[in-house]
Amino acid sequence: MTSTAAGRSRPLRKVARSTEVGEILQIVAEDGAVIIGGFLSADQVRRFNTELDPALTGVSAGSQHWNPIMQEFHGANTKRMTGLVAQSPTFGGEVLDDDLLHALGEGTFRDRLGDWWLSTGQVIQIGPGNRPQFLHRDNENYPAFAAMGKSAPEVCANLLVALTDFTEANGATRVLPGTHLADDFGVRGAPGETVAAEMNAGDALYFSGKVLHGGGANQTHDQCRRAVSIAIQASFLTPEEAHALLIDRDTIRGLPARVQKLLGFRSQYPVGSPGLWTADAKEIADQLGL
Ligand SMILES: O=C(O)CCC(=O)C(=O)O
Ligand SMILES: [Fe+2]
Repeated sequence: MTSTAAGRSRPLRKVARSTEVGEILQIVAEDGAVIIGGFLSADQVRRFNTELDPALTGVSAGSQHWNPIMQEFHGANTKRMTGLVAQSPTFGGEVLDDDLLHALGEGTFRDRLGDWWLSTGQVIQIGPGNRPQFLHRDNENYPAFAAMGKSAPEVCANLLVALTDFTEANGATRVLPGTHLADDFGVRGAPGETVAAEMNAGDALYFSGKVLHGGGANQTHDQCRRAVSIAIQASFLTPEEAHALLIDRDTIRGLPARVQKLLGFRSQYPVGSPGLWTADAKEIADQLGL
């Protein structure tokens, strides 16, 4: 145990998927993160991976971003792939429709902020030799909230599902538990203070947008660590992926209504708002004939 800006670092707690959602969220409130064992079944992991493989083969490792800081963030030997609904019926029809994902989103955002949606559904495959990603907080995507430090509302969270086993050696996500409550968000923490989110394929790490974390170094010569990052957020914030401009109508028509809403094919109702993302001040799904 070492001292950190938030006090003492501590191990990550792990719960079973059947755990009551209030209990799961209580751990996130205390630690900033939790591992959910068996979030996806072995059969779901197998089908999801099989559906992803062809497209992922065609993705090059490394970043296309113009900014060198983002190139480092994305990882020189990391493959990232978005647009997953088009690639994987399992992702659109099962993972995004998962009752526990919805319970986590409702429990995280509903009372204080209202509707929530998908920022990005992103495969992150860290290949051999990839350096550790620098520690960061995901709410830095929205600097106005990051600047509020620990008192910021929880505007975003991430359900990062392991699609291969995650080990310390192959790049398991590093987390600095407790740093969602740090007094000074300017202190980034040292890599040595972090803990590795070691998981079996199908387990998931659910974490606060305010907790310090980053992809781990892949120190193996021959293993790829694959995850799907399901980043969710209050729907008054612009998502990373422009799903509603990218997913075709035939594909979206085949998905459940609550998945359509996560992807921006329904109007959005933040707490206190008369409604956003509308057509003629009315429900966008009606206009679209969904
Ligand atoms: O790949 C990981 O383990 C974490 C990735 C991450 O935190 C991010 O890209 O924001
Ligand atoms: Fe992150």
